[in-house]
Amino acid sequence: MSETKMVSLDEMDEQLIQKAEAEGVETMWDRKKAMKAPCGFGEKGVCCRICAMGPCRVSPVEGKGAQRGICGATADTIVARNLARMIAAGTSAHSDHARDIAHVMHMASRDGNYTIKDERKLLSLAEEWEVNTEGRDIYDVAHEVAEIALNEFGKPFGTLKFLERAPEPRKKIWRELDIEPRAIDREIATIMHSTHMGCTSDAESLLKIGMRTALADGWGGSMIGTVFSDILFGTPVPRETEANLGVLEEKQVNIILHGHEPSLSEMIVMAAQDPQIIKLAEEVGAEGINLAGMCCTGNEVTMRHGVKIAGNFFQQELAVLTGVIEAVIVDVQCIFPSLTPITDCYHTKFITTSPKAKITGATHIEFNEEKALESAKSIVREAIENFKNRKKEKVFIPQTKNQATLGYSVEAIIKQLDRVVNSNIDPQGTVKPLADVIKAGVLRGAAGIVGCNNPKVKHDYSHIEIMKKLIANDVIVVTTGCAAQAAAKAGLTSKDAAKLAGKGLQAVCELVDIPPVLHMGSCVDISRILTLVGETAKHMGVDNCDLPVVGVAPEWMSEKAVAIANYVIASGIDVFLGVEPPVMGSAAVVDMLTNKLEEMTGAKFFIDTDPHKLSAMMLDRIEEKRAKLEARL
Ligand code: SF4
Ligand code: WCC
Ligand code: FE2
Repeated sequence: MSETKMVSLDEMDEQLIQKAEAEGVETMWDRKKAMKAPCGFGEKGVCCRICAMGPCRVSPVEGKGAQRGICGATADTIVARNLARMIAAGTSAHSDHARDIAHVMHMASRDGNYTIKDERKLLSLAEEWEVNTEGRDIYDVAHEVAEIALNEFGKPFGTLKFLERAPEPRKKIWRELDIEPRAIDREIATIMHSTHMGCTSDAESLLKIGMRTALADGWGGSMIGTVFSDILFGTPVPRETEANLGVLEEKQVNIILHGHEPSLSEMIVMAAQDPQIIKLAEEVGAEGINLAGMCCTGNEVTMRHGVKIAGNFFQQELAVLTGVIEAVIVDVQCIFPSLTPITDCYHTKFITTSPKAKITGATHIEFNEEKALESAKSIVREAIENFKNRKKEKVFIPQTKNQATLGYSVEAIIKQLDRVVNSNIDPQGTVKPLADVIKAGVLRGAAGIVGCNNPKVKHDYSHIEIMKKLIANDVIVVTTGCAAQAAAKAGLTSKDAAKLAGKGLQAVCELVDIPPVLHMGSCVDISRILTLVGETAKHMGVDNCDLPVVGVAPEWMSEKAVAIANYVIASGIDVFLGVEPPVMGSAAVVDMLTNKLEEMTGAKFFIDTDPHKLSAMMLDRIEEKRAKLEARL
């Protein structure tokens, strides 16, 4: 297949797609082809189906065709309303995940399945939230802290507690714009109300409540998700692993862990280490149990246990095509319903576990947190028993994988930075070394590259092109989600990749012993990036928007990504999108996003589907911010 025709950056993925064709199995690329041209109105965001007088599709061109819906809503209103609803949906996904983790902490006990792994983090959060810890059992403290977190979702008064963590000038901007989120659920409900037929029609107001809700994700749900997962399952430290479909093992029981919440996957990891379960695998003729992760569940378990990464979002079907997967175990988010028909073509069991994500045709084994380990064991047993059904003639494991070093929580990064601190002069445990190399220009800046895969882009191509370009120009990259998995597969999260970096970044990588692209975890762990940027800004006595830092979503697709983009902007960090958002039908909204937002938040959107142009824009913007910062400091 010629390079230009390839739908994936990865040769081996192409071979699997050909295998699918040969075996008559349908994949997402067949469905993409069958979809033909997308609806132009939907693509531009000018279709409204909020009430039953419609659907109304108004013209994206001013002065031509229908200019208003039946109620009188303009393209500006419809576009902004649709965008706000995407933010609400994205925020609900991250935050509902966080709520479950907080519930798990509320049920944690010394002799139960869920215990406290990072007491220090719990105690410092207790102090931050003014919970008494003196002479108390750590589990009592955990339960009280969990209860406070659970109240963050619906408290009647006040604003979110984690907002306090932001730099002072940022908090002032939020206050003045009136976008400090109150309770998380309340912000989501407010958007659903304000975008109901006959409520807000003013586009700017919709963007503002959109940002407020998005902030309830970044500094609310996502941050709770990260912090509470660290307390329960351990704060990640650097570790080695491997990534890509080549991690699958022909002679072992292969289980794909796909979805998002670590409360399930942590238990599966424990179950797969149980001697009796391992014995069972040997009894069916397997040499062991091979867990391999996908999407954010993959990120959670690789960050904390080094579980190998099978791949990212677009490899969920491809993994099944290898013919060696005994079970795909999923919980919530980013799961293709097509896993039912595709697993039907092989021996693979498709097991759903969450009442929030039941999928037609899948085997549903509900995960019960009260009996977490038992539930996990019965799920793993299902996979083991399926080993005998594997069809040898259908087996093909692509022999590609790369080494990855990952596990870079903020704490882990600071620990690496301590290597260059002269403790006679400076205290350890701060971001000072990072601030220093940025100020000195050894690093020109930093980029957070995050998000999904999207068939509008060759699989992983934009992620990798942009990452390579940035590191070659001495911009350090931090990454999460499927972007992080793309980096790991391409070898960019290995320390060896420092050779692709510019001289400054190369020197930093050597001195502090890190790769040029730092895998910081799952999508909710973008809150780690917010924390790192915020701490650096505080250290330098500036706001986030003064730093030469950019946020990038080269291949985004989900509503969660829309929420993320908006909280990143509201946090003062520019966002570069490689896929057009459905807003192009309103010139006014586009102008607000790519221009006027800067006056309000100090950050704005840049949109270009060409990754090379997009990275050039990032480098320009980084230099622009540097020049302003240098003049100030
Ligand atoms: Fe049409 Fe207005 Fe109803 Fe939307 S809310 S479907 S624009 S009448
Ligand atoms: Ni987060 Fe995007 Fe992956 Fe899903 S797992 S596909 S939202 S980046
Ligand atoms: Fe995710």
